[in-house]
Amino acid sequence: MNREPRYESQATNHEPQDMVERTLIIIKPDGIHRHLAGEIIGRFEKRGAKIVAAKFMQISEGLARQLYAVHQGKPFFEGLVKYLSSAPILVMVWEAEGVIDMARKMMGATFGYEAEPGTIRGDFSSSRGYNLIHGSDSPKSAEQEINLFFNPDEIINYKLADADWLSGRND
Ligand code: RTP
Ligand code: MG
Repeated sequence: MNREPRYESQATNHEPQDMVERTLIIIKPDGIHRHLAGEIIGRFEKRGAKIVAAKFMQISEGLARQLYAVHQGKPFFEGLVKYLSSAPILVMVWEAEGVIDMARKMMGATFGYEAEPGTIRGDFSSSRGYNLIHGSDSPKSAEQEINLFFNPDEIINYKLADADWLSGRND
């Protein structure tokens, strides 16, 4: 029996395979401080999504403003910028078919106290603004948000060992 470990590199390029969708997911400061990063990542892993990039960072107010530019001028905007830039966050890119909508469903409604049980916010947040996780809400915002945090060569293309069991031949 061949027991040699398989060391060969799999990374070939930095484009999504077969046009599979990508989304930007951020574990917000409350998620890190409340020790929920593993729980949240575990849910994405178990769902079968693939992590292709990650950075643990504390962002500037300027970058938070860019991320949430669509909300500029709203009453909660300044508080949101302070919240996001006040402590470390974990910024990730996840890849799967339909992952943008799938992640939004996994996250639950914006306000924790309105989110359905079974969702990330519905299980762990009872707050309005401190809702643990950010996820891109459309293909256009996913592309913009991913570009805000990652260079193309920081996104790693590889095949999961169980990829053939995550999507059937008839999908
Ligand atoms: P996100 O962008 O973070 O994934 O959240 P979302 O789409 O569910 O909600 P969105 O409307 O885009 O709001 C962005 C974030 O701003 C904070 N927020 N606070 N106090 C308030 O009324 C209020 N409204 C929104 C939340 O942290 C929300 O996730
Ligand atoms: Mg949003």
